[in-house]
Amino acid sequence: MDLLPRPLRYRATSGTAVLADGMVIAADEAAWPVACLLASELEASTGWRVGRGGPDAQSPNGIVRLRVVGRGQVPDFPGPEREAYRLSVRPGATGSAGATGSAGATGSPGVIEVTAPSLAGAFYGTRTLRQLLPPDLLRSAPVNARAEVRVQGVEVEDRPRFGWRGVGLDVARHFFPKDFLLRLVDLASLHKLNLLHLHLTDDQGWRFQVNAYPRLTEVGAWRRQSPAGHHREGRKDGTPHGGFYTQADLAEVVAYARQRHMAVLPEVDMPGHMQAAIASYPELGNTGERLEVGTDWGVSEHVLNLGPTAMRFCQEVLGELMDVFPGPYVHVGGDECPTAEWQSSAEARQLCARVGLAGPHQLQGWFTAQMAEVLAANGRRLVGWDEIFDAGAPTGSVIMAWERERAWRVGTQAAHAGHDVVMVPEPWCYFDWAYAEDPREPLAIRAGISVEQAYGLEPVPKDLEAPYEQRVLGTQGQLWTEYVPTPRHAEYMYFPRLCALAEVAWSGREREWLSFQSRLEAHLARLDALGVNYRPLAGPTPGQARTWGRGLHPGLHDGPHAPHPGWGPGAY
Ligand code: TNX
Repeated sequence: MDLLPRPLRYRATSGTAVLADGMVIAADEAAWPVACLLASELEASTGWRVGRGGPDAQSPNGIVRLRVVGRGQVPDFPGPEREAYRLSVRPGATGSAGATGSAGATGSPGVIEVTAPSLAGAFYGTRTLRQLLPPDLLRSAPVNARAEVRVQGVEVEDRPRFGWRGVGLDVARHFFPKDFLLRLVDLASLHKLNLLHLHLTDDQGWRFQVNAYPRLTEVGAWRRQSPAGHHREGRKDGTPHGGFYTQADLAEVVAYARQRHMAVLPEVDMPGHMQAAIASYPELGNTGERLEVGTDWGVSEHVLNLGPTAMRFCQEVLGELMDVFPGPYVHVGGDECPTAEWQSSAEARQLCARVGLAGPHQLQGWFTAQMAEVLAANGRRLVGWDEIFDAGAPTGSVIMAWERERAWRVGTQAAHAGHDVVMVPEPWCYFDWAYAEDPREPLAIRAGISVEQAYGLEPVPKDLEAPYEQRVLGTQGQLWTEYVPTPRHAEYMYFPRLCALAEVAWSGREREWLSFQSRLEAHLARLDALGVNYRPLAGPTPGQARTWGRGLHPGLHDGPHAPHPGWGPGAY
């Protein structure tokens, strides 16, 4: 049956149900939005007329019945139980199975039924159903004239392991057009991921239109050039790059994602990774120096000053961000913030004295607390990278544990300290790393995370005692885009590693690589139908492979990562 991610339980039954031209999706009012979505998807891919009917509708041409048994609503971050569903494909009366042509001739097409406690669950039932249909039916238009489709009988009972199943995209290092965000929502939600994390700002580009600060996108969205090859080569491409999303663009992405039961988590990275903002408004910096939007990768020394103007700026930016992104969480970054500029700034030292800090090294913690207050006043929770934990994270904030030397320790300690954590340890979740230490692989920041390695992630830290496990909200696949300039390249880096991550996040703790691998092979036909530029399991195609920089692969100079204590044979 090759379902991916693997459902909690399923059992193939005998016989088939039939769907044909004129089929009907029967739904109660609570399930109506999912019914309409499925109907339009099936209409596009089959060319059939697909009716929408009330809960008791019948059709001789096949029925998909959707039932929301709890209160139907669209929560922003649905929890696991809420996302559960049952899917049952039951054949019609004996005699119908042998019929040819329209199922209508037999009068007994069987029934496909999805039952769920929420609309989100009903949606996931329909994602599973789409995987039970021929891969062709994932296309945007019919390529085979089909009189009918037979669906193998099955009983599926399913719910996710984790409530936070994310895909992260850095749209700051390279700008990705809005269309790609919508496509990513389609692809990710087919894999039952429920969160799109957008890294909207960084040293090299500001992508979020802010009405109160128009220069952020007039100036900050554009850089003069980018590194050519690996940044350690020191070459530049001499080519301007940039782009930004209007608030309407992002509102559209949020609404589109919501229809597919994905929340969008916006990130404005502060107080480091702020050079594009400082280039737009020099008064936000520490030195008064006129900076340009970053043209190199790495960690910029230029960070936000934390005086009243800058603090008002942050507050107003977050205010506009919250208007566009209605979800309960807002990510304020907090990673990689060098303190050198604060150390040599008289104003930063005065600020420390005024608010009672021992020195500029405590400013990051103070800043994060201020941001948490702004968010809390609007009923939102702060999410930050794991550096905010070591700086003393505000109560109630969510820690995203990423850094390879730190992630497992911080994940464990943060859970002990009462924080919710999302585990995104680099050597499993950083899909900007090459698939392998292989010169055929396209240039990447470093090597290497194979699909099997990504599949081997166990998000709950080994040392975390059972009572704290619920603090681990989940995990996500991260795509940083220093070396990922196009949507096609992004697809290559995501797929099929994101398929593995989806199973880690959705399916139970027990994992079987061989089972996954064989389901993945079948699943690739679905990705083919969707036109995804995935990396074949055997390695890149000639069109995907590249040899960079005088026969060397500069991205691989760091070598493979050392095995981490959190991972090893038997970890899954
Ligand atoms: C670290 S993850 C970063 C990013 C880079 C990434 C490259 C994180 C919080 N900071 O700024 O893009 O590594 O892998």
